[in-house]
Amino acid sequence: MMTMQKKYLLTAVAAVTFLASFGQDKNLRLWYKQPAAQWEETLPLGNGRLGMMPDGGVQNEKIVLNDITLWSGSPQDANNYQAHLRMAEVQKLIAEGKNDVAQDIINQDFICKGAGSGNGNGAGIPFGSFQILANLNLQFSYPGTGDSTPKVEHYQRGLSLEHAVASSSYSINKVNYTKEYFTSFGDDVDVIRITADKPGKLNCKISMDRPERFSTAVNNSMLEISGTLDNGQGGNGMKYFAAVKTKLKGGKLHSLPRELQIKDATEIIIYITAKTDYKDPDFKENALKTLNAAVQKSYAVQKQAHISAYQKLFNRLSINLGTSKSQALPTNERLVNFQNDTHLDPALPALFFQFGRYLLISSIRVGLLPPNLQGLWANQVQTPWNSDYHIDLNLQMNHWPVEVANLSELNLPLTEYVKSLVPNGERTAKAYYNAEGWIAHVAANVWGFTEPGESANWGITKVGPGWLSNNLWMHYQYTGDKKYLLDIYPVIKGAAQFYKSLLTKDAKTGWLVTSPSSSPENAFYLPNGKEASICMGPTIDNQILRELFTNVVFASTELNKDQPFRQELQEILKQIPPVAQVSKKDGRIMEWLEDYKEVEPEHRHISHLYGLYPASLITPESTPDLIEACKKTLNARGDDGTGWSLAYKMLFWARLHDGDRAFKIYKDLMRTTLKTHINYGAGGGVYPNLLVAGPPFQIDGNFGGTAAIAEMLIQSHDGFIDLLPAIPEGWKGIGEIKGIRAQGNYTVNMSWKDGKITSYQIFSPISSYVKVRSNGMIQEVKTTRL
Ligand code: FUC
Repeated sequence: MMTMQKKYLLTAVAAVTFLASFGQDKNLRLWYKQPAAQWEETLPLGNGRLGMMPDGGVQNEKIVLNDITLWSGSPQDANNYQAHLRMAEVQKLIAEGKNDVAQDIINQDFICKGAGSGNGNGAGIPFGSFQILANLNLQFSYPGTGDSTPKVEHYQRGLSLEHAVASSSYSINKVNYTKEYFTSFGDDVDVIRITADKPGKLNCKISMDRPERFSTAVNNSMLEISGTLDNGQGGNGMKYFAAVKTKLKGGKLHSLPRELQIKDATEIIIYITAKTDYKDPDFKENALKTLNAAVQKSYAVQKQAHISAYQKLFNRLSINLGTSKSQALPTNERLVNFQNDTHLDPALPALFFQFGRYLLISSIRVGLLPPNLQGLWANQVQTPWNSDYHIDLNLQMNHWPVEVANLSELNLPLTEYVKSLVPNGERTAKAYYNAEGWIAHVAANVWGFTEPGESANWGITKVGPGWLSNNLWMHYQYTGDKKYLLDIYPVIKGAAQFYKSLLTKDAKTGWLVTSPSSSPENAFYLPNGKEASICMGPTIDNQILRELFTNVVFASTELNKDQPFRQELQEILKQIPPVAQVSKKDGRIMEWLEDYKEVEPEHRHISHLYGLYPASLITPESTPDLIEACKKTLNARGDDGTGWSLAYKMLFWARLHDGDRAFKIYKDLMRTTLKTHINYGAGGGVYPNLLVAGPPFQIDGNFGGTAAIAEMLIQSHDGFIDLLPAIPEGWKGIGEIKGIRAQGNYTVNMSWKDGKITSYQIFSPISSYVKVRSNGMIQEVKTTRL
């Protein structure tokens, strides 16, 4: 054992040089030879609170600004407190197979009061919508070009993932212009520096606007925008404020009534501050304080502080899957090449993976909100699905890469968010189901909306509390942090209490199952030919119950709490359905308790494989009998789908140890599109900026895809660390990853050649032994102390 360890150590050192020579740094860049023609081509910057997307325009540059807290709408009580009175009737109808009749009642009485999420158009109703903060407009004129379009040479635009800095550069009339943009992690402002390499060549007007509800003014050479959003209840909602100050080298600043005008400067630094009154009544003063402090600093110091703060997180992990000729190409061309010569560009998935980590760091700040459907980036006042917190999959997927990608603390805003849902969630549990504990249904927002959605066929899905508890549990699994376990215990216990209250006995099998419920967003045919979604005991509920109750039993033992409740859960665990039922008709995992025929066989949700991922109820080792059924299920659903659905399918195939199939789907995820319509079927892909297109832009596909790449390289959910469990052919040649995480608080470095691990090292806070599968062999391996 000792000799083996030594060998690993030696090769790990050698690997450092190997990494540098592979030029991973050069791979950490997105770049283009032209400005962005539409928002989906712009490059996202963010510091977990502020977002900024510059289009790199030469004459007119539009820079979309965001603040993660900016929501229209307001708190409301949309609970129907009478609903529970019909609970017994609904349960009875479902038990009798009259799901369609039960569904009619649910549509009438078990939905929220009012307009709910407005079918994804909630900007003007209480539910609200995450919104664009403002556009910053820069209008340049270039000396000697008159009114005509200047001849632009050597144009380049890029985003460095190594530094979290975007840039663009070009030459006009032999003057070289350079722009650098970052959302400062150090000073909490947006910073843009524009330079000309010849004196006095910068002329620019700066203005701000947004599609509605704003006013602008210039005060003391500072451009301001402010307004109040619609609270959706006939009154004023959230207030926001943003301001711009400039610092010049050379030239002159003129204040116009609604814009700043700069003439003949050599360098312009633009600072942008923004705040909303979300949990901050002094938002305007605080925004100005931040701005004034930032303006005092030198650009070089500021940029360095930004980079250092960012790199503290980003540099925890490096990945190299090999190099390629395509690597030298602009990102949009590289994406096109990838569809033709996939095996030639293993560096693209590595870039996509690191871009996912970059996006996590950029859209999550400890102490603030978790990333919404678009992270923190939006260019509209009515964003798709209100850019809300969908908790029948999307919010959960947003957090799947966080632990494995060594960004563990970025899970904490989700924990706080889930806690914030509990008070209204308890009211909703009582109102609709006379249940203990808490429930939040499908669409949630920053205002504590936990009520069912506005339609039965999707709105009463029950997976939220249990599925979110899985995310919280993962943070514990990866860190072993007992204080955190104590902190989340009331939340996961409340979730278990809710499901416990909802159980009824299925007369046919004697199993305890949830009722009424549904399998996320899917529908089936009843024997009478009618369509329904409402059912009892959908497979995902059964799997969630099994996982959640087991975890709560574990936690209550570990924390020495609630012994009677623990025993109740243990008793229930003996009476719930098995992990999955396999259809006698077609050998697939059944999505429902009954072997119904689904309305849409290729439906994007694959909820009945929850046990395969993110849960670990189904694994090749522990449930070999279910593996074939999982494969049949996925084959029947088909490989195509919306962006997030592609990512989820990659994850499933990775868990089934089929790296080539996962990679095939990854290739589809990398199809470039510029489409923005709302898609529910096949055809997901990426925009040229590598943000995932459902379409429209939805960040869950980025985060799901990032998690999937990790899952192809390492797994640790089944009692041992599995190295390269699902590596596709094209990545086998030579590769290395350092700083990836495994459950049990381990950090892993590994290198491989021709698909075989050549060296690895496992780090842990205290040296211990851990089971590792490497090159097909499971061994107990001594860890290295961190
Ligand atoms: C659910 C998904 C859709 C989309 C939306 C935000 O409705 O089924 O595909 O992701 O959430």
